[in-house]
Parts: sequence; C-alpha cells; structure tokens
Amino acid sequence: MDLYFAYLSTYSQKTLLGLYERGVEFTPHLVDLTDPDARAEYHKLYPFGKVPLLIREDGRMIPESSIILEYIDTSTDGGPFLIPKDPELSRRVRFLDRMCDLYLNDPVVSLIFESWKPTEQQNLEMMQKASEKIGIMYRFMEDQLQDREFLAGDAFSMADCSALPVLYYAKSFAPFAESPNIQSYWDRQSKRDAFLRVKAEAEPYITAVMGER
Ligand SMILES: N[C@@H](CCC(=O)N[C@@H](CS)C(=O)NCC(=O)O)C(=O)O
Repeated sequence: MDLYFAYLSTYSQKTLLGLYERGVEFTPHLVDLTDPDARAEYHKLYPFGKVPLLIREDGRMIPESSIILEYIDTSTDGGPFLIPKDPELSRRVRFLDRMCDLYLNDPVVSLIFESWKPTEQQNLEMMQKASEKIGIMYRFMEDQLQDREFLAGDAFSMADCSALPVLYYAKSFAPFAESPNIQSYWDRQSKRDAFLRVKAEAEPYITAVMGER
C-alpha cells in the first residue's frame, strides 16, 4: 500500500497514528504542500489535492482519513481494532471522530493559518469565532472524558487518532488549563509509542513553520 501524506497535516497524522497503532506496513510518499510544483504534480494523481490518500496494491484509491482507517481496520490483521465491532461502540467512535474533525480540527487549522499572517493582516473576528468553537468542543470533550480512559470508551480507537494530533496543535492556542479531563487524557495518551513516533517525525516540519513550541 502507498500512503501520500504531509507531516504538517493533522489528517495525515491521524492516519499515520492508526497505521502505526495497527502495525500496518506501507510505502510512504511525502507531499510537500508548501511547494506549488509538488502540489500541481499531486493534483494530477488526486484532483482534490487532499492528503492523506491511500493507494491499494490493486491501484484503487482510498482517500479521506476516516475511510482509510476503516479500510485498514477491516483489511489487515493484527493490532487492536480502531473501530469496534459492537454497533453501539462503533457508532460512538465514528461520532467522536466526526466531532473532532469538524468541530475541533477546522477551527484549530483556521487559527494556525491566521497566526502565520502578519499581525495587521489577521482577521480578529474570525479568530475570535474559531476560539469560541474550540471552547465549545473542549466543554463537549470534558464531558465525554469524564471517567473514560480513551475518548470513546475503554479502548484506543479512531476517535483518539482524530483527537490527539489536533490537540497537539490546539494546546498552543487554547491551553487545557480549564479542562482537567482533557489535560489528563493528553498526559496519558500523548505518551503512546505510536503517537510519540508521529510527533517525532512531524516535529521538524512543524518547528520549521511554527517555531519551537
Ligand atoms: N476530510 C479530509 C480532509 C483532508 C485535508 O483537508 N487535508 C489537508 C491537510 S490537513 C490538505 O490536504 N490540504 C491541501 C489542500 O487543501 O490543498 C480527510 O479526513 O482526509
């Protein structure tokens, strides 16, 4: 299998985390989203231009981080399942995965892009709205993480693959000071081998664009 990804991309990190957790082998293809020529080349392969993208041995493309994780869960042996077989648990994992992607990742990425602009060009109203959305999501996650080891229950899942990379960026903009359940979740789960590996691989790229954090 071939994986096209970018280390700076939270959705790529989410996918890498799932692949590492499950010990799935793949051929990595780094896409440099900061290079217009590399982007143009990648658009020829995948016209939507989004990473991550998995290409199976038979050449079939599997885009979208959650769909990639679902695919590797059902098509490869070994490692814990990222999406439980129990229908109710599975629904909860997929729901929390959606919540993290839509209501945490999107505002965090907006804040990251705005923060790269010179201060006088930053859209303060948009940044305020993004911070409010993050606050709503933190309160939701605080509630979810009450008495839970992992975001969706008592086992690591796709929901944690979605949450951890974005929390890694989010904590710079919105610290967990008033979110003790998120803080202790972060303290526990960010030490996982697979996440430490994603972080170690991504950090040089993150530091290059965002500085030491
Ligand atoms: N829903 C997609 C989102 C993927 C996505 O937005 N990737 C970003 C990087 S985090 C990207 O490829 N951006 C490049 C672009 O939009 O041109 C997923 O879950 O994989």
